[in-house]
Amino acid sequence: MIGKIGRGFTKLRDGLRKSRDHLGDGIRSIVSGRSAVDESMWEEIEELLLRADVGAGTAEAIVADLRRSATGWSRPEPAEVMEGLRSAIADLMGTDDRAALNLDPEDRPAVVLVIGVNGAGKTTTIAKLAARLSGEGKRVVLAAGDTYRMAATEQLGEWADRVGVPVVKGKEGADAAAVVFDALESAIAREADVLIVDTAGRLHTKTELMEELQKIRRVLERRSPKAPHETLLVLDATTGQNALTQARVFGETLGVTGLVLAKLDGTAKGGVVLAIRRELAVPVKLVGVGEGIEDLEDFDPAAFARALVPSEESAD
Ligand SMILES: Nc1nc2c(ncn2[C@@H]2O[C@H](COP(=O)(O)OP(=O)(O)O)[C@@H](O)[C@H]2O)c(=O)[nH]1
Ligand SMILES: [Mg+2]
Repeated sequence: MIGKIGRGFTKLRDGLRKSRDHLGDGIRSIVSGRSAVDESMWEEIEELLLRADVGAGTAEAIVADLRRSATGWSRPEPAEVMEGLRSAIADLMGTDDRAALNLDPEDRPAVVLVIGVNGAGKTTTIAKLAARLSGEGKRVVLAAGDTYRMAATEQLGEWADRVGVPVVKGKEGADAAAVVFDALESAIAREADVLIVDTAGRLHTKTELMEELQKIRRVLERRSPKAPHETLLVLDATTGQNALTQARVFGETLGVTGLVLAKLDGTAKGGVVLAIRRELAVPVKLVGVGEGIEDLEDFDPAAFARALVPSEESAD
């Protein structure tokens, strides 16, 4: 079984265990012992989905879908409800292909700008991505664009050493855009394939942060017209609906091209992916499922739907 579905899927399943248990236990306790399908059952299921942070509109849509499949049920069985939930969620996630990172090999280097609030998981995601790309034989350079805290530069430096990729750093309090510019020059000189840019998640004020990030974008664009090729917004999945709010704020000002949902392994709120998918135009491209260097996965909507809802056949 494991061989057939692949290692990546197993990791996603493991990562989503808390979310899956939350839904599985919830459905069982709502449905078991109920002699008929009634209004209160639907209300309880909707509440369960809300606690999984799928968002109000999404919870309603899922329950509406589930109600349609319930027309043939004589009395509700947990297995039937779970199967209905699975297919409702699968429908919502869609079956379109994974949204791949746009790392145009013609463009050396392709620039990946990584943004998000403090603690979201930016630096860790960058390390994971750098490890993956350099494992594929790509030349990677990192830019320590979080100059607000010296510890941030040091943390990126440690990861860079571990992964074995060069990092361009500035001094504490240095102009972040200037550091990023130097990093781009260095990446061009080294004929690197990819430059990944770390950034601050907090400055004195939010306005200052947005201005700094916009300045970084301008500096990149001036030196390399198609840069940044990707602007990835990292969101902390454990913050649930808050992540959605952040996505709107950053998305409006910074031209986000993809989302990274980090810390999916640490939360029962994995349902937030559904809300994000339904409410935002930007695709989730990567998910973080642990603190290790290999714990980064391409986001596959269909696999996600399968991993989020328990199936009565799989004994976990
Ligand atoms: N469990 C788990 N922890 C993560 C994941 N990604 C990041 N973290 C942890 O979240 C914390 C903040 O991450 P960091 O990359 O420093 O966030 P940044 O401030 O956005 O750069 C660190 O303790 C990371 O180990 C993930 O996918 N899963
Ligand atoms: Mg950081």
